Parts: sequence; structure tokens; C-alpha cells
Amino acid sequence: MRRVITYGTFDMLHYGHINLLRRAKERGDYLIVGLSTDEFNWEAKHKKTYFSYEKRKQLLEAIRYVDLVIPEESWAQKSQDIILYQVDEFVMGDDWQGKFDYLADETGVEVTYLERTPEISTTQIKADLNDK
Ligand code: C2G
Repeated sequence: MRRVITYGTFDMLHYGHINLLRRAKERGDYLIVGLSTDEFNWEAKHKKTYFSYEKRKQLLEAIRYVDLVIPEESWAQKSQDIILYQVDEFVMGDDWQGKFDYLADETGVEVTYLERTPEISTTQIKADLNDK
């Protein structure tokens, strides 16, 4: 079984997230999502999420492409996750192009960056709603 992993905040879930998750799943048989906790989001990304971790987890677990959701609590956990879950491929949107290449050296995992879906982002949604 080919295992794939990706990470993110996935706040205010939208079709850009779904496009990423669908393509990530297509690269294997089992997709793990490292979901940023509320604390990690704030401390590491200075992002306040609209939905709590539990709500964002509930939404992700309802997606047919997602097989397992684990908490993302630090930038440093990826290598141990990849080893622990015997992951074959690490996938991220290409806004992260190159940022996680080190994982291939550290764990031997295949690292893939997929094209982001244009025009849609949680930030854009919030901005559009404020203009209404
Ligand atoms: N994404 C996308 N197209 C969009 C928006 C997001 O393909 N229009 C992808 C991002 O590239 C990312 C995933 O969806 O791979 C989740 O996006 P975010 O929730 O914004 O995640 P991010 O804040 O980038 O956190 O350790 C990695 C971080 O947790 C990633």
C-alpha cells in the first residue's frame, strides 16, 4: 500500500483544498493529513482559524480522499511522521516549492509539489465577505 502525507490548516475548507487532497490521494492508496492545531497555527503561522481544530478535523474526515488525520504541532515533526507512518510520498501545494526537499534527504521520502488552485484562498474568502 502506497502511503501519502500532506499538511495544512484547511480552515474554511474550499475547492482549492479539495483539489489538493484529491490529487494527493491519486498518488497512492492511503492519504494522511497532518492538520495544524490551533496552537501551532497561532505560534508558528500567526494564523487565527475560523474553525477550531476539532471542527477542521471533522470536515477533513468527511472527505473521501482522506484516510487519517493527525495533529500537526510543530514544523519539526514531519520526518518522524514519515518514518512512523511508513510514508512513501510527501505532497504539498507549490506555494511551498522547495521548502520541504530536506525530507527526501532525511527520510528517503518522495517529495512532490502540486500546483495550487488559482484565485481561491481562505484569506480571499474573508476579504470578499468583508466587502459585502
Ligand atoms: N492549497 C491549494 N490551492 C489553494 C489553497 C491551498 O492547493 N487555492 C493547498 C496548499 O498549497 C496546501 C494545502 O492546500 O498544500 C493546505 O493549505 P493551507 O491550509 O493554507 O495550509 P498552509 O497554511 O500552507 O500550511 O507544515 C505545512 C503547513 O501546515 C501548511
